[in-house]
Order: sequence, then structure tokens, then C-alpha cells
Amino acid sequence: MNSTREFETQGFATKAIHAGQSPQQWNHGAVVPPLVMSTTFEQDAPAQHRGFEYGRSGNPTRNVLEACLAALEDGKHGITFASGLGATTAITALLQTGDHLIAGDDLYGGTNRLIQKCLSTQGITYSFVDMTKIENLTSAIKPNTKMIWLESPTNPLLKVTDIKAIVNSVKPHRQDIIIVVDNTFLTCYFQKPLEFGVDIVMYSMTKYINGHSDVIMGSAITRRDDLAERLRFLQNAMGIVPSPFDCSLVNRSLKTLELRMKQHMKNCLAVAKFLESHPCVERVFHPYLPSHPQYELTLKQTTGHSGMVSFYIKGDVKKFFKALKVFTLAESLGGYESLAELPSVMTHASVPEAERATLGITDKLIRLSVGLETEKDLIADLAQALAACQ
Ligand code: P1T
Repeated sequence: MNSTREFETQGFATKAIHAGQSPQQWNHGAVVPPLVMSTTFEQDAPAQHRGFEYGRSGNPTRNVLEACLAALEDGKHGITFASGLGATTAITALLQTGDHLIAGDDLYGGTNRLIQKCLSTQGITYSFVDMTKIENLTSAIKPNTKMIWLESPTNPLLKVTDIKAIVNSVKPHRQDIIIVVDNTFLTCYFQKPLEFGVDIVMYSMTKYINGHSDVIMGSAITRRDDLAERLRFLQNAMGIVPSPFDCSLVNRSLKTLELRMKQHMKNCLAVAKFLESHPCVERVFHPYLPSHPQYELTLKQTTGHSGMVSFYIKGDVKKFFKALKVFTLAESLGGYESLAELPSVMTHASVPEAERATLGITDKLIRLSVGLETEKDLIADLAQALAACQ
């Protein structure tokens, strides 16, 4: 019952509720997987254990979550890490000194910082390119390019990249290049990058996957045995593991992922349409608005969009944030509660100023994570905050 293959034909919600969760794997038949906090496990003889030896190298609660994640992604292996950046650290540790990485120009600020401030010190070179144009990517490929890293939609400008076109233009000539998609903004409910042929899907599960803003965690999901073996090694060797308690919380959150994503989509689209019609709003970025530059591609590549929307405000930013009552001014995204933030000085403050200016991450760009509150309350809150920002 634990094999992800058995779940291949099942629907998303069925997998979220049952994959990896079989009561038959426990002697007591617990229907809800037990939270195993033990850091160590009894051995029958030296080096003879019953599947678990030490909590960093393996934990029953973590295994349950990882099996469910792999099934939901239609992947084969799910590997969890202590944070999204922990997952990024492990995945980029597949690279070696002398290798070259190509990443999207619009990325979470922490990912940008990891590439510019940490990978560079290990002798890994990088290029940031606007991946909405495939030719930008193909012309950046060098003989030593070993990884392509992209977000689609991007954080915070919600640019959409044609993932399948990237795979088709790179893989036939360069099988050695590992393609990674950070799927944090959409989750496997709305987008399945592995089906387009990418090698690894990465998540900050701190966001929608957990969805309750009470866990920091990351993951990598792949169909490739070789990459999984190496990532599993790195998870243990680098020690970037999540706690069993957090694994239990995220496993529980997966059960409502479909319901939450549907409601995020509904609320966010209503908010995006409202913003687009408002005189104090300069421009709205939401992939399901026909005004989005990659609207057609979005319809082809995804089955929906989450609660993420960004916009340029015309009025006073500080007055806008001060007036908000339902939205909370805070970093992060993907939780049940609505959040608003200013990327230029918050989530993307670590992106060098010149890069921010080129991208358009200005001090007028506001990012919203639209939560699960009642739609009319969210719109009323934005309406009064926009009125107050004049
Ligand atoms: O925070 P952590 O779990 O380590 O995940 C990092 C990360 C990776 N990828 C994307 C697309 C992300 O958005 C993040 C974290 N982002 C925020 C905290 C934020 O407010 O954008």
C-alpha cells in the first residue's frame, strides 16, 4: 500500500489522503500515522536494524510525508529538508566547483542570495536570465552549464516560463544539465513540472503545501533514481532534516491541499479583478488575467493559480499598509491568512538594487498572498486601504 505506483490512477484528493498512509504499515493499525519523536532506534545486532537507525537518516513519520509528496507530484521519490532554502542547498550541492548554473532573473530573494553569496564562494558560476524568452536561456548555456533553476510563476513578478519548451530545447543536446523547477507558488495541484520532463521539483513547503504558516520546511521530488540517491545522501550528510513533529503537521495539511488551493484561486482572482479596475492601481500581475503577458501559456501549462498577486500602487505605500485590517503586513505566503508585503525592502531586499530596478521590483510594487477569508471582506479591506492611500 506504500508504493506510489499504486496511486498513479487515483485522483489528487484521494492520493493526498491515502498515499503513504496505510494503517497496515503499523502493528497497531493506526489510521492517522503516528508521530515518532525518537531520535534513535533499537538494533537487533550491531548494524542490523529494522529500517531505522538514527533520526537524521530516517524517521517513520518523515517517510509517510515523503511517500505522499512523491505520489501527489506523480514522482517516484520525495525528500524533505529543514526549509525551502535547505532543499535548495541540497539540490545545488549536486553541482561541483567549476560548474555553471543558469537561473531565472526573478527569483525569491533568498534563492538569489544563496546563488550570489554562497555558491559563488564554492567556485560555481552563474547567469541570471529572463526565461520568458527561451533564446535568452539557450544563448546562456555554456559547456560547463550543469543546472537550470527556474520559478514559474516567479516571485514576486509572476512571470511565466514555458517549462516544456525549455526541456525540449535543452535535453535533446544536453542530458547532463539538471532542470529544476521551484513550484512553490502553484503546488502540484495546479502544475506538474515532472510531466514536462524536468528532473527535480523543489518546494518551500512553508507556503501552500503546509498552508497554515506554522512550519518551515522544503522538499525535492524526482523520478530519477540517481538524483534521489544523491539527494538522500545529502539530506543525511549535510544534516538538513525537518523535525518529525513538523512532518506530521505537513502530512496533515496535505489532506486539505486541494480544497485550499481551489479557494485561494477563487479569492485571488476576485481580488486581482478588483485591483485591475481600481483607479489607484497602475498595473496588476496575475497569470489568469487576460492582461498578463503569458496568459495563453498559463492556460496551457497550469490548471489554476494560487493566492499570489502583485501590483503597482499609485498612492502612498505606507498609508496603504497602515490602513489594512484583514491583510497582515508580513513576509511569506501560502497560508490561510491574507498577507501583504513590499518586496523591495522585505522578501527581495537581498537582491542587489540595480537588479531590482531592472526587474521592476520598485518601492511601488506590492505583493499579496490572498488567503481563505471571505471574499467580500478581502475586497472591502483593499478598497478602504486604497482609499486611504491617496
Ligand atoms: O523560507 P523557506 O522555506 O526556506 O523557502 C525559501 C523559498 C523558496 N522558494 C520560493 C519561491 C519562496 O517563496 C521561498 C520563501 N519565500 C518567502 C519567505 C517569501 O515571502 O517570498
